[in-house]
Amino acid sequence: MIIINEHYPFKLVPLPYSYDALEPYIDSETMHYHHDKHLQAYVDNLNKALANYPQYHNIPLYSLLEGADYLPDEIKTAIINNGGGVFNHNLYFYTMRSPVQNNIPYNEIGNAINRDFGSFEKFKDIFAAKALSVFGSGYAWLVKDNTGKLKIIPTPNQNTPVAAGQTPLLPIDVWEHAYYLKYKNLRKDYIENWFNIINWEVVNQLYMNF
Ligand code: MN3
Repeated sequence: MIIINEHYPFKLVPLPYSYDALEPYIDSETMHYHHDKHLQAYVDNLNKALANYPQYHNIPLYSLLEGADYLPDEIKTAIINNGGGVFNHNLYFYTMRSPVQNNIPYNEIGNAINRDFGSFEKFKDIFAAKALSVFGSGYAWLVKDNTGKLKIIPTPNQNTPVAAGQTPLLPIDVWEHAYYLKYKNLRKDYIENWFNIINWEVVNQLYMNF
């Protein structure tokens, strides 16, 4: 999957749908800014940080972030922030799709959610509360830990679950740029609506293969 295995030089990965595909829940203008401006900036700054470090040019971003503690001090922060920015946004964009009615998880991921959270409704409640409680900028994630159990965790800024040894399956971006044009301060409404546009097919692929 390109969003996981890409390496230097990084490119702006196109959205897997049109800019207005997530309407009415995420508007086209937000998607243009978020993808074309914000993500582009992370891509450019990540390439800039790595330009003079050819020893990292063939290493997948996933591995760079996993081993971020071992990067040279001069580029460590830039890789964590901009590499995380690229990785997190690509996952965020790829795990959404056009709205569908009654958008509930199925297949293996559906079973695992029921197993580890009791029901999809409970999962939703916990995920929404966690996303709402992220202080400042960051993400809430569905992750798989090293025992295969599902968990919901927050990450600040552009930190990734990868760096903490967790397998990322599904992020929600709760930086204000993700929702402020349409929702203003109403992060809660953005989170509620986002459940209608989760691409459970992709989340299941990540759960099975990642
Ligand atoms: Mn963002």
